Amino acid sequence: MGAPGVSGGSVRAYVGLGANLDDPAAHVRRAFEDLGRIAATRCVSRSRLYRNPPMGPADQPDYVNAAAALDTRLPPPELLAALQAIERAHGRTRDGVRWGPRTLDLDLLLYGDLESDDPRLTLPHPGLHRRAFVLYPLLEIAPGLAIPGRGPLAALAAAVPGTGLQALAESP
Ligand code: A4P
Ligand code: MG
Repeated sequence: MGAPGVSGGSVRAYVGLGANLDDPAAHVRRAFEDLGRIAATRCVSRSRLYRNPPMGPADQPDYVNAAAALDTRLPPPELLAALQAIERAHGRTRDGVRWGPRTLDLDLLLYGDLESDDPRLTLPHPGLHRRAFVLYPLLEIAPGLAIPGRGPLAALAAAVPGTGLQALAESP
């Protein structure tokens, strides 16, 4: 018996990517590459990039959001630390403004079917089930996914309009 969601020693985890400063699409594309370089981790799929208006303070640029699937052997706190190291490498600073602008935000959306209410690492990510900019990119790469405690991803997405999301053309 392994930990929840483990198969063959690795766990399928999902990451939400978001950026709205300094050429956000470029930050998100580079972050996909960075995810593939995390120790003991493989990036197995990535969604398209979606431009969408900010949630929270409106006086900030549009966001670019996306999602990635990882197979990882890292335990959850180490995976979160690796995501935060990538945020820092992208020049992310925290100025205390809730939901304020950022060069790169990496949220751990799911780690297998683990559920945790620890404020340092809440799983599934607490905003996942109500944010179109998380649900639709995730649906693209994992249409059959069920969210622990919330139900089928497809049903969650159907309940939230995706009309504000504009898929960006693939970069050459
Ligand atoms: N933390 C707990 N659980 C998790 C998790 N599952 N993944 C803790 C990542 N971190 C988690 O995060 C604050 C603390 O949350 C961390 O220290 C970690 O231990 P943070 O990245 O420093 O803060 P934040 O991202 O500014 O705060 P928050 O409330 O997580 O913001 P969100 O929910 O990330 O929202 N509009 C659009 N259109 N698209 C966006 O992507 N993003 C935000 C930020 C606002 N508006 C947006 C978007
Ligand atoms: Mg965050």
